[in-house]
Amino acid sequence: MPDVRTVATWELRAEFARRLSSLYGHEVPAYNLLVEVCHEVNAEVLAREGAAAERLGSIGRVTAERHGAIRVGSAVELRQVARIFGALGMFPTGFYDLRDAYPNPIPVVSTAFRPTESAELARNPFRVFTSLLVVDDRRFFDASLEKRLTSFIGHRELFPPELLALADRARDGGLAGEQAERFLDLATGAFALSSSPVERAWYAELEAISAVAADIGGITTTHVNHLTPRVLDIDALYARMGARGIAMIDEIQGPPAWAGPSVLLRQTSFKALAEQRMFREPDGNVSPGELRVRFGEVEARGVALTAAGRERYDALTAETDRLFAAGTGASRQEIGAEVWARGFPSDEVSLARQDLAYFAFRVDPDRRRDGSAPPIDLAGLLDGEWVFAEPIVYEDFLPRSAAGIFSSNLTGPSSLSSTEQGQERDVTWLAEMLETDISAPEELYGAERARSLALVADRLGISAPVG
Ligand code: OOG
Ligand code: NI
Repeated sequence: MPDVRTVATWELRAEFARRLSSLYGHEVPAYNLLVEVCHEVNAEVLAREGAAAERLGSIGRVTAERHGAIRVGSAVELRQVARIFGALGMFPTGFYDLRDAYPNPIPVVSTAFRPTESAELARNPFRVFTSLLVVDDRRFFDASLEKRLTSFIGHRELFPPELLALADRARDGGLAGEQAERFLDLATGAFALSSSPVERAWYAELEAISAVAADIGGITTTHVNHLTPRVLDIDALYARMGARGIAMIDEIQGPPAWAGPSVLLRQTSFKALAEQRMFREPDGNVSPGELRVRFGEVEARGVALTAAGRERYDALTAETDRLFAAGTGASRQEIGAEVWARGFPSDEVSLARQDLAYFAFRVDPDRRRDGSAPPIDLAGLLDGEWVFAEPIVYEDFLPRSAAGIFSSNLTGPSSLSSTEQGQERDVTWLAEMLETDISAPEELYGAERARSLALVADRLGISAPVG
């Protein structure tokens, strides 16, 4: 009998992630090697550390976990992306402005489409970092180029109407059987590398300003830029990829390797590989050539930081930069490890007590009841071991690391006018373009913590809210 059951949103999302992974592995074989080495390293960490290895997510979640990156050129295209990802239970979260990225400004603002509820993240956390070209930023594009870019982008169709209609239907009533299949086929196909020829002169004109601008506005299609698996020991992964002959970028972005808890996000990548593409010359001749835009990134995730924790992170990063620039001969990672050992709590409970990171608190069911009343403050509950703290995983991105990943993979720096002003862009503007709200990551983490505290209060019969 044909399967006519409505496919759950998370199943569509998980299947989309699997199909994209198989597509990307087909297109960029080095990605398959990266995934293979991730599996090797994850199995070793699991064997070595047991349950501790799953503290930041079950091995099932981590093994399936991917993030992709895509880039679009207009609000119309961005809204179409939102319809497709909305059908997969992925919603815009966070705002990133990469135009002031150092050393390479990138003419985009970005958000990430991802599941926002913890149960959905646990089922499948697939997320896509999505960038929108800022065509009217005069530091990059003069009035003539803006006009031509807008027109070029306005005339292309990235997503077939049938795909968008199926996406809307998925959100309205769900998709079953063949329709679900068709939706997944079309959605995956929309992000495949196109074989249609690239107009050489147009692409080159944009590339002279920014390779990312050319990748977005220089072609009539879109594609996954990278697809990133999650690894439990990124330092081991980095070393092993190098040993397997893959050229990695110079360093791991984000916090250093250090003895304390994993926080936020650490990322690295192998350099963009030459891919064969067809080019149309100004005389109409079509011939093969190559482009280097797609790369292979990998990430390790840690606990999400509160605003205070994030300030501490920024201060430690600035201190690491300062000492590294002073040139003592030590590597950035070595300096970072020392700076962190001096300036950051070395265990989770201290992070929780100092409110530097987000945790979900659970009542310890085994705590021996000695007749005493539980304290009503969080520190007391933690000290008395009434509750334990489970780290809330950081599900988002880091603008500085994103800039580092972008720029390690660019062939040349962006050329930027220093006399022009950039357009103001913020999360409100992007939400207006999207015609939908953009979730603030801190609010999602904060709400999860608050829910856990309400449950603790309830279970312990504490009337006053804790925390
Ligand atoms: C996105 C770069 C940012 C990350 O993981 O920080 C990113 C892009 O290259 O389009 O994916
Ligand atoms: Ni990425």
